[in-house]
Amino acid sequence: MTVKLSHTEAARQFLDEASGLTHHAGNPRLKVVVNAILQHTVQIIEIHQISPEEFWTAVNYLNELGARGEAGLLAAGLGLEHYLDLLLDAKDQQAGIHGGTPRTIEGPLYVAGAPLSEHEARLDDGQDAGTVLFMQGRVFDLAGQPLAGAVVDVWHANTQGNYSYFDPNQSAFNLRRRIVTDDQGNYRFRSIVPSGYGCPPDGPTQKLLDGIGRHGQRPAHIHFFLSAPGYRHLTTQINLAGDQYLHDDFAYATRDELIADIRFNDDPAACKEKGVEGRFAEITFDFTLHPSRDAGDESRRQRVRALES
Ligand code: MBD
Ligand code: FE
Repeated sequence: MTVKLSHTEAARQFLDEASGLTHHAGNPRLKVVVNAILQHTVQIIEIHQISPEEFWTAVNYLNELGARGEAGLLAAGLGLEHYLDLLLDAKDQQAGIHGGTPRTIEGPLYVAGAPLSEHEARLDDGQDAGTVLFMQGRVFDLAGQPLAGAVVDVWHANTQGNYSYFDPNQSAFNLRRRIVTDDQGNYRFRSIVPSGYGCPPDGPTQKLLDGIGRHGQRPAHIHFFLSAPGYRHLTTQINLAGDQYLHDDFAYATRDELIADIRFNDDPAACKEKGVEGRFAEITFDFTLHPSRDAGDESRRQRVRALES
């Protein structure tokens, strides 16, 4: 039997050289990771007999992905972002950390620096004639004590499934706010009911999903970062009950504890009391945070994103 080229000592030495391991300059961890990527890549090429045409198709695909700014979308769609959650969950389990509101993926559409307000906010700019949504809830610690002064950083899509900043047709920070909880841990906001998200149909992410026979749809959802001094930062989202993609999310973010009931109300007296014309919707959802174990887990890890790069 012939030995695979990628398993030979000569190949190993060549990839050590190509990843900088034989050079003094550079970042040691980066070298190790690049080396692993090269080793796995040449094995894929060899074992799956990737032709030069297929290889250059892949290179071109990466250029398309970057040109369209969809690398984060593909990471979500291939389940890699959810996989990071599974790793963090396993780490928590090993450390005996359980309970509290589960984490789920951030997704690629967060924007830092949304307007900050006390206790309540209106998220929409009134330009989208969606169903008015009133959402409220409380933030607690594991003992059930309300957390005053917690920051609820919330963002969601409009009725087209589009997010402000990435969608040039929306005003700055539309459907994005940071709300500080009151002394009973309450937050509340008025917004519009979001629609589910679909990958751009002409984009590279959808192209790959088509190729592997998958759709690129997400159920209607609302994203949250929760933070409070002394508590662990939580990245999560709620997924709206009744959505056709609730258990068929292309980004695998739905978790049972994160499904939120949405109550629609057409009662004229209730509408009048709320000051809205026609039906409105209501969601109540509480969050429970873990105590922080070290200063680092109170804030979200720094990463390059819109408006903070
Ligand atoms: C979204 O709104 C989203 O949350 C994710 C994870 C991917 C694409 C669009
Ligand atoms: Fe989203």
